[in-house]
Amino acid sequence: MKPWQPDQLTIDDGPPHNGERVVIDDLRLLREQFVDFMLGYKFAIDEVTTKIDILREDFNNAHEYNPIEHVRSRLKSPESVLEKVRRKNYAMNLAAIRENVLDIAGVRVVCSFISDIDTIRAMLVGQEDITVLEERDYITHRKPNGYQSLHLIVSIPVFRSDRTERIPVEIQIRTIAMDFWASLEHKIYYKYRGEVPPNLRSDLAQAAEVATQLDEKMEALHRQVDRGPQPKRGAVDSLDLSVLYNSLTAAHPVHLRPGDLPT
Ligand code: 0O2
Repeated sequence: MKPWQPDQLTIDDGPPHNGERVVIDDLRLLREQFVDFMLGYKFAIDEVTTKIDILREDFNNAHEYNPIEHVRSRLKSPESVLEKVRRKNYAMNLAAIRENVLDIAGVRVVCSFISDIDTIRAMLVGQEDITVLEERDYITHRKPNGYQSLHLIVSIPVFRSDRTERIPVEIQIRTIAMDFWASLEHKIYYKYRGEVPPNLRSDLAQAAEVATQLDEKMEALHRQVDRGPQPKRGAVDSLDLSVLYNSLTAAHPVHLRPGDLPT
């Protein structure tokens, strides 16, 4: 038997020909190769969520403000990856999946305000190991049903034990209001198996409009809040740390949290 190259790995060639039977060992190898393939996407999610956790903590430390409300991630199941390959008529092999199915790894970042979306986007795409492959702005160009979100397909390096892979990750960035709308719409869409009755569709479109108005109102309120002077980084290297040292080693030391350090 010829060894399989992962890139030409055939996942399903249809029914066996000439009464040939699929050998259990072959199936096991296919499974192992597929699990290994999917693991790269799981690691890519770990990389992106770590980046976002760092940004959240660092931004909060520097600005005393946290633009990230919560982060969720999902790895597409093997069934839905293969189902998408079938539906889109891609070749049933790993090379075609790698090239065409770019949403196997998904990370959703939910923020409070519309302006946070750009802030988060800029902090992510500015990182030198992140490459933007695609960007879909469903906020400027809302979907006809009302869906709003910023979608980035990025690729990031994942350092495996024997190789480095660049893996695509779909990052969705949206406000709480956009997320609230999308999760309800998702439930309704699945409940009606895609055939949402016209009255519900129109109510959803109206709700999307209300969500936008709320986002705009909240953004305006947010702008009115004076967050004081923004800290300056960069000019701190030459600061004399003796005062800090004395306070830490005094009889009654002042314990510092990260946000207390001089900025
Ligand atoms: P899930 O369960 O979130 O994973 P593609 O076929 O992926 O190349 P598509 O589907 O047009 O092209 O891509 P798009 O528009 O960027 O959407 C991908 C994801 O965005 C979806 O993933 C949803 O998560 C979300 N999304 C897009 N449109 C809508 C919408 O109208 N309503 C809601 N609630 N979510 C939407 P999945 O794989 O469909 O679902």
